[in-house]
Amino acid sequence: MTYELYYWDGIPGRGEFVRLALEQAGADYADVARNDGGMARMMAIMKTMMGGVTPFAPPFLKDGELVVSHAANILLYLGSRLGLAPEDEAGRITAHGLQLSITDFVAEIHDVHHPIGVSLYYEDQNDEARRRSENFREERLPKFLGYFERQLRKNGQGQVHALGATLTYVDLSLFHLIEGLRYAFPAAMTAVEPDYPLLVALNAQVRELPRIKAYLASARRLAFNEQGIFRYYPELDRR
Ligand SMILES: N[C@@H](CCC(=O)N[C@@H](CS)C(=O)NCC(=O)O)C(=O)O
Repeated sequence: MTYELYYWDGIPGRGEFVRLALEQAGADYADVARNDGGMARMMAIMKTMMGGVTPFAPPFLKDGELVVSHAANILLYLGSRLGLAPEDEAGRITAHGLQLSITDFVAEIHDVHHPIGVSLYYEDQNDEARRRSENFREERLPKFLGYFERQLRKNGQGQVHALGATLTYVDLSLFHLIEGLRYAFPAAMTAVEPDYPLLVALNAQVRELPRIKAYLASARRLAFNEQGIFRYYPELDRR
């Protein structure tokens, strides 16, 4: 059965965390909204009761009749099916906890450029965004990156992994976090990266995985831009 991923076309966004897992597993999937008529199908599902619920927002995954919403929840569902999660229940729940911390971090990264309102233009909340970016760079960025770096160090099993001795979807998501932060905050990241050698090493390791490497070079991989979560506004980066 082909997995159907539903996410806005044109931005990597939160859909990318799911795409990376599907790509690394070599899974059969359709990126529905990027195909002809796909946006209409996505909007129709968001208006329809399926399997007892209607998803609040993309990304969501359809596997047969089951609709799974929220990036972290989708990864919890796919992780064991794709061989990208710990085998024991305790490990799977721990991986889910780490992924939920990534979810929290992603929301804060988004709120740097939209601190007042999701539906307002960036230009209409620019002063607040500048103020928010200072706090983000000084406090939240090091707090989250330090947390994930300590997790990689504590796990410490040969190759760099968030959990156990093998690759999980959490490693793929941490790869993408570093990619996005480098795009959005190039000066700040250049300054702080020496403090996070394991996150940097994990990023380099994931980039070289043959399937991820092929995916990154393909047209399936969308470039970061100023419509998504990770946006580059020079005035919000370190000066
Ligand atoms: N907790 C959800 C958040 C989903 C979400 O915020 N999706 C965004 C796009 S990345 C959206 O379409 N939001 C519409 C809205 O909040 O009204 C997840 O992690 O997947």
